[in-house]
Amino acid sequence: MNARLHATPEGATPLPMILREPGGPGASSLDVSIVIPCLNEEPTIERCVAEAWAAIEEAGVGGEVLVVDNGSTDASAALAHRGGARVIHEPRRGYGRAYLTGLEHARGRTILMGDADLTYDFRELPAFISLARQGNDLVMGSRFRGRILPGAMPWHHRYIGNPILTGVLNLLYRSGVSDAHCGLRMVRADALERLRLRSTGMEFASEMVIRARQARLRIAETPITYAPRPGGSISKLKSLRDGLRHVRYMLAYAASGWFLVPALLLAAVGGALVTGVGPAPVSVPAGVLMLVAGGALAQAHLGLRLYRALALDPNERMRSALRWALTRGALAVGGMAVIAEVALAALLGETTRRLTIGSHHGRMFSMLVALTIVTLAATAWMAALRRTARAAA
Ligand SMILES: Nc1nc2c(ncn2[C@@H]2O[C@H](COP(=O)(O)OP(=O)(O)OP(=O)(O)O)[C@@H](O)[C@H]2O)c(=O)[nH]1
Ligand SMILES: [Mg+2]
Repeated sequence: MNARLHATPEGATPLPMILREPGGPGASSLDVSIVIPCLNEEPTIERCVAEAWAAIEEAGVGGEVLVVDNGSTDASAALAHRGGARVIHEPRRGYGRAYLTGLEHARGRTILMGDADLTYDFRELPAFISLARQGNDLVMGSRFRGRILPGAMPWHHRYIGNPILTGVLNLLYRSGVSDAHCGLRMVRADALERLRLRSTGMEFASEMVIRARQARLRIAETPITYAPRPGGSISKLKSLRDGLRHVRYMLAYAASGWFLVPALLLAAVGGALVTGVGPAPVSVPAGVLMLVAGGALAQAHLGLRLYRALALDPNERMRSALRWALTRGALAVGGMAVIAEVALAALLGETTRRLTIGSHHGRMFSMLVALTIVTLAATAWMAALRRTARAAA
C-alpha cells in the first residue's frame, strides 16, 4: 500500500508533490529510488530531476530522487537540489563509482538508474516496476528493441560499438539482452548484494549484466526510447577508451576455454607445420605465425586473469603474492628466458646459414624466433601488470 505524503526534502524549495510512504525514510520503505549520476550536467539536471519526480508521481508509487554529484565543477549539484533531489557527493570520478555510491544510499526496494542528460525518459518507470515485481532482479531498457530518435546515437555507436559490445557479451555470457549498455535500467535492492558490483568506470554497465548472469539472477528487458541530448549538453563518453574498458572487463571474466582451446589448437597446428610432423606439408611462415598467435592468446589470458585478481576482484593475500611474483620472479625469469632464446636463436641462425634452407636447424630457428617474440610479449605484459599492481596497491 502506498499512502502518499507530501513532504519537502531538507533545505530544498518546497515542491508541488513529493511522494513518500508512511513510516518515514527507513530502508526499503520506498518502492523506488531513481538514481542519477551527474558530472557537469548543468543544462539538463534540474529538468531531469523534475521528470524523475513526475514519473514517480504518475506511477503512483512511493519514491525518492537521488542525484550523485560526481565532482561537478558547474552548478549541477545546486540545481539538482533545487529540483528536489537528495544530492550525494562522490568526488572520486567515474560512471561506476558514482553509481556504486548512489546504490549504497538508495532506500527504494527497486532502483531505477538513468543519465542526467535527458536522453532517457523516466516516465517508462511503470514497465520497469512491473517487471521487477514479477521477480526479475535486473530489468534492462533496450533502445534497439525500442526507438532511437534521430540524432540520439551516433552511427558508429549504433551500428558498430553497441552491437559489437553487446554481441561479445552475449557470446561470452549468454545474457540474451539486446542493449547491454543501455543506461536506463532497474535493479531490485535485494539483488544488489549478490551482484557484488565494483567497477568504477563505464564498464560498470557490462559488469551489472555479467554479474547478474553469474549470480543466476533473473534478467528481463523492456523497449525504451532514446532521445538526443538537448543543445548545450555534452557527452562524457569517450568511445574508444570506454569501449576498450568494456572489452577488457568482458574478457577478464570469460571462461578460460575461450582462450586456451584456440591457443592449444594454434600451437599444435603451428608446431606441426614448422616441424613437418603430421599430414600437412612443412610451411614454416604459417607455422610460426600460428605459434606466435597461440602464445599471444595464452598470454593475453594469463594477463587478463592477473588483472582481474589484482584490480577487479582484489583479494589482499592473492594481491601481495602476485605483486611479489610479478615484481621479482616473473620479470627475472622472463628476462633470462629472452636472453637465452636470443643467444640460442643467434647460434642456430649462424648454423642455418651454413646448412641448406628448410633444414631441421632452419625450422628450429624459426621456432625459436617465434618463442622469442612470445617471451618478449610476455615480458611486456608482465611489466604492464606490474604497473597495474602498483596502481592497485
Ligand atoms: N562518463 C562519465 N559519466 C559520468 C561520470 N560521473 C557521472 N557521470 C554521469 O553518468 C551519465 C552517463 O554519462 P554520458 O556522458 O551520458 O554517457 P553515455 O550515456 O554513455 O553517452 P551518451 O550516449 O553520449 O549520452 C551522465 O549522467 C553523466 O553525468 C564520469 O566520471 N564519467
Ligand atoms: Mg547519456
